Amino acid sequence: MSKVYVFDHPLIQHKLTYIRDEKTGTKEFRELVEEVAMLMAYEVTRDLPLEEVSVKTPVATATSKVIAGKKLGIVPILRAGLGMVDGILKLIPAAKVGHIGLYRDPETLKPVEYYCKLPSDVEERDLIVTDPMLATGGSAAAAISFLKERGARSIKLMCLIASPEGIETVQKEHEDVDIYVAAIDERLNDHGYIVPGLGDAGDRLFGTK
Ligand code: U5P
Repeated sequence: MSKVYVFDHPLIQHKLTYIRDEKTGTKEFRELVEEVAMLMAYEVTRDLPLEEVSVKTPVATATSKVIAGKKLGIVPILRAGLGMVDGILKLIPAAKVGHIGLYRDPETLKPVEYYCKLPSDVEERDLIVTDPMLATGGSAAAAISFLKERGARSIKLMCLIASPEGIETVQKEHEDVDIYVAAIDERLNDHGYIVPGLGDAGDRLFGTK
């Protein structure tokens, strides 16, 4: 069974409150999502392996550490996942960014991939898949399946808010994928929105409503 990490850091919780607030406008919403994604990236990368190197300081030679050649990739689920990319890139500027787009077939209700562009060496990279909202979990579970079909072997899922149902779906389908969230909310409503949640993350990020 994969692990679920809920970030209780005061800065993350404080910013999440303003992200939830319906009075928060597009500009501030976008900035806050970016900031929280950056803070979460700090924790998500905690287990990166280090190696020792020598570095000459102005005083002497120090034995110090650098990240041991790990290749990272960020894969936002279009479109709301885009809002988390720049924050993560601030901490990991060398990460490559792939994109995956899904829509739900109105008849079968199954997620269909309409866009996918990934780093060519996807099988060598540790991937962080982003979507601010893990609601039914259908999109994230399908996106992760599509990534695995293309050879991805190491995947983490980073969301701002999850529903218990969404977590269960991803854990059931992908027991190797750990999930990182800032909050787990009560439930889904009949329209598939997380309650209390923050509304439609894509619309709030891009001002389309
Ligand atoms: N979504 C929201 N807000 C919600 C619930 C879902 O913006 O309260 C968005 C997610 O960001 C996701 C899509 O991209 O709807 C479908 O989520 P899911 O039901 O497949 O988990």
